Amino acid sequence: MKLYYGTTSPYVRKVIVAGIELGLDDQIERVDTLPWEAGTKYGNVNPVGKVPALVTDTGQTIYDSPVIIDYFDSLHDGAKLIPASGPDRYEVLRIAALADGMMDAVILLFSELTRRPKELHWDFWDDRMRNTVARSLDALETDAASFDPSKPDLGQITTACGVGWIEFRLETLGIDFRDGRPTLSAWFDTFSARESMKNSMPKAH
Ligand SMILES: N[C@@H](CCC(=O)N[C@@H](CS)C(=O)NCC(=O)O)C(=O)O
Repeated sequence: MKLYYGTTSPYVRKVIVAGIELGLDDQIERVDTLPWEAGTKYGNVNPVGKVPALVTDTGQTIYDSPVIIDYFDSLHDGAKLIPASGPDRYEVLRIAALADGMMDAVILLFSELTRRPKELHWDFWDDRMRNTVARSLDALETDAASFDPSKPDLGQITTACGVGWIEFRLETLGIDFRDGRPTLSAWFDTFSARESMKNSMPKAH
C-alpha cells in the first residue's frame, strides 16, 4: 500500500498510529507529499488536495483518514478500531467526529495565523475557531473519563493526534489543551506512551 503523507499532519498521524497498532506498518510505503506546494499535481491523487490518501495493493485510491482506518480494519481479524455495530460503534464514531471537528477548527486557525497576510487577519474567524476548539476540548475532558488507553480505537486515536498537534503547535496557537482538563491530560500522557504514538511524533520541516 502507498500512503501519501506529511510529517506534520495530525490526520496522517492517525493513519500511521492505526497502521502500527494493527501490525500493518511494514506493508505501508510512505510517499512524502506537500499538498500546499505551488504547482503540485497531488490533486490528481486526491481531488480535495488533502493528505492522507492511500493507494491499495489493488490500485484503489482511498481518502480521508477515517475511511483509510476503516479500510485497515478490514485487513485484519484482531480487535477492531471501529466496533462493527451497536452503541459502541456510534460512541467511537461520535468521539472521532468530535476530535476531527476540533482538528479542522485548529487547522483553520493555524492557517489564519501562518498563511494569511497580517493585514487581512480576521478577528471574527480567529475567535470563532478558538471557541470551537475550547468547547470541543471541554467535551473531550468529559469523554476522556471513559477512555481506556490500553484498548485503542478510532475515537482515542483521533483525540490523541488532535491534542498532540495542539501541543506541537502551542507556541503559534497559544492554546494549552491541558489547562483545566486534568482527565484528558492524564489519559493523553498514558496513551502517548504507546509505541504507535512514540513512533509517529510530528516533525516540523
Ligand atoms: N478530513 C481530512 C482532513 C485532511 C487535511 O485537512 N489535511 C491537511 C493537512 S493537515 C491538508 O492536506 N491540507 C491541504 C489543503 O487544505 O489544501 C482527513 O481526515 O483526512
